Amino acid sequence: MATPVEKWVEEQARLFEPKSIYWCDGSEGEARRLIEMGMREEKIGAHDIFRELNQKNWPKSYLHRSHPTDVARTEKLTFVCPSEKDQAGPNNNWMTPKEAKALMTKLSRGAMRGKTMYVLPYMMGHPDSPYARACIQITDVSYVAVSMRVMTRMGKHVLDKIGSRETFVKGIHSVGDFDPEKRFIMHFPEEGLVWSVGSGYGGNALLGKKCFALRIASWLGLKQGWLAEHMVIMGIEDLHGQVTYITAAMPSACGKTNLAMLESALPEYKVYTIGDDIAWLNIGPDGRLYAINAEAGFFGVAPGTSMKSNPNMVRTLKGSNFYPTLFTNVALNTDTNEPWWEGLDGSVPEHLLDWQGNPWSPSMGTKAAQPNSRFTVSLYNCPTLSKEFDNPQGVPISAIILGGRRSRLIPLVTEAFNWDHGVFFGARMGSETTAAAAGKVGVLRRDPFAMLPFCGYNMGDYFRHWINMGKLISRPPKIFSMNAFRVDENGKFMWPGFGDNIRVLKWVLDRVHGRVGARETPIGLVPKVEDINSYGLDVPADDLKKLFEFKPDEWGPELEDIKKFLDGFGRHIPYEIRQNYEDLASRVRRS
Ligand code: GTP
Ligand code: SPV
Ligand code: MN
Repeated sequence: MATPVEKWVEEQARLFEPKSIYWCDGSEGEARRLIEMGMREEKIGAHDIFRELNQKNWPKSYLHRSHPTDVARTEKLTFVCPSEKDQAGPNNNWMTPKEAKALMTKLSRGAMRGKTMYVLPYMMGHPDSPYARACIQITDVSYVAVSMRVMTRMGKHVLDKIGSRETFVKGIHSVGDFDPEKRFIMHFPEEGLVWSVGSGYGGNALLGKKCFALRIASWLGLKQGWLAEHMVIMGIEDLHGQVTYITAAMPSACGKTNLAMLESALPEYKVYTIGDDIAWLNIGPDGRLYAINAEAGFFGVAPGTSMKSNPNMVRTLKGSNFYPTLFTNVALNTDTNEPWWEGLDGSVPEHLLDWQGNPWSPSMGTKAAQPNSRFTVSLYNCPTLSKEFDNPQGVPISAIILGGRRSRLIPLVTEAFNWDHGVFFGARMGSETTAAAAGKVGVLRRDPFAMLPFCGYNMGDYFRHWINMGKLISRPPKIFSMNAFRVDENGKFMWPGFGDNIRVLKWVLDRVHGRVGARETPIGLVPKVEDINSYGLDVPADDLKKLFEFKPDEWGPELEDIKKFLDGFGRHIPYEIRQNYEDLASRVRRS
């Protein structure tokens, strides 16, 4: 008798009409076969799906070039479709589930004619974790199948785990003909279903990632008492040999991957990586907050990655690897057959093809690598991987950092007075937009908890859920805000960032363990300058002071913008958030 998974797959095949169905087993040989096929048989426009790169310098690495319009998440075409509009909130595009399904059915009918439909059984989280989820995705492109094998725990064992249950998470994906007019990413949280057509790009196509592990999972978390967050998970070993675990939320392309594996500028401190993008936070048996990484790979921003900025990622990418490593939309050095991007070490190679395969030179004034070009690489390849990575229970969290990209106003680090005040930090977060999503870059937008594009329900209710979680956790983590992106009058970053961010983390740990005091300002607690370890730091003392400065007159427009944003959620905004807003406004007025 057919299992529920088999029945569901047959149903999809009737709609998409593929030439064949291929059930992935997640094995090494299979990955190799898929890549071979992608190098020879499948194409996107004029490009093969994969091209083998220099295997000596970049073991198991392959180049993928996307359709030229398909380079980032498309938030405008992303919908969350619960029965009621109010459940989706002003933070989401919404349609009735019926309307959305009719549209997607139309776009999907016959969309896989002449193609193979790949069936991908995968876990988000470790299979032995009580917090993990079993999922099935179908797709019609080998690039997505191979990417999912790197990014998740994929294999036959997932089918055994699902067995005769009907409750697996469902992902339907087809690249269609890449027509941006026919591109939609639809979420049906009540059914645990994601349906995406028209894009092969990461966040639009690897449906376990943002679509399930954040949008649908955040909905589940609201119902079941946990949190799905856009966060790094890391351990930091201090000079006493004690490892403290923290999480950090930052919007897309605002420094999570770099923070998660930073090479410490302070010799006595060391960072251990658990995750760089998605954390699932549950209250553990002892009442503390525990984090697991839902993923098993990095889908990271290539430009800016170098031995200087992020040596551990270069080591991850160049290491000999069990899993393949994919480079998407980077440039190609044709002399050496190596990937290249802006910010990589060394001089600009003489003979380069840009991300679309056209001859390129610096004089053209364009970027050789697409600004959102990315690598897909296994976490198991990371030299700083924490020994707790596969721990099914996760790690206990002592601090939560909420970061963003703000060229002015927001201090390098601020500690919240208490949990509710910290949730208000999250609610009032803003960040300047990046190339990770289609649209204008560098525009300030409110992005609470870095979850604006990823919260699968009304964000006002999300703030309520955070406030409530604080009451249920036995020792709630301390909450901090962080901003490594402040610039001076000349537009130069005032803080070196990267490995020097350990100095911020050290202060966070010192606060968590009660080792230092702090200076109270109207917006929260900031470090006394002398408590920031400046051993070997190349920042003028004056600038360091400025990084913690609070200027009341600059906060007027900020407060107005925060109020306008929060008012958009109407009665959904919890009382505690309103109260914290009023308290902040009056402290600013009095200062
Ligand atoms: P997503 O994968 O989109 O979620 O991004 P992310 O938050 O992981 O960002 P990532 O670490 O990939 O950094 C994005 C860009 O910001 C890269 O070009 C980095 O080089 C740059 N960056 C990261 N950390 C810092 C920092 O501390 N200071 C400065 N100035 N730039 C940074
Ligand atoms: C992000 O945009 O936050 C990413 C890349 O991490 S994606 O998987 O496309 O969402
Ligand atoms: Mn991300």
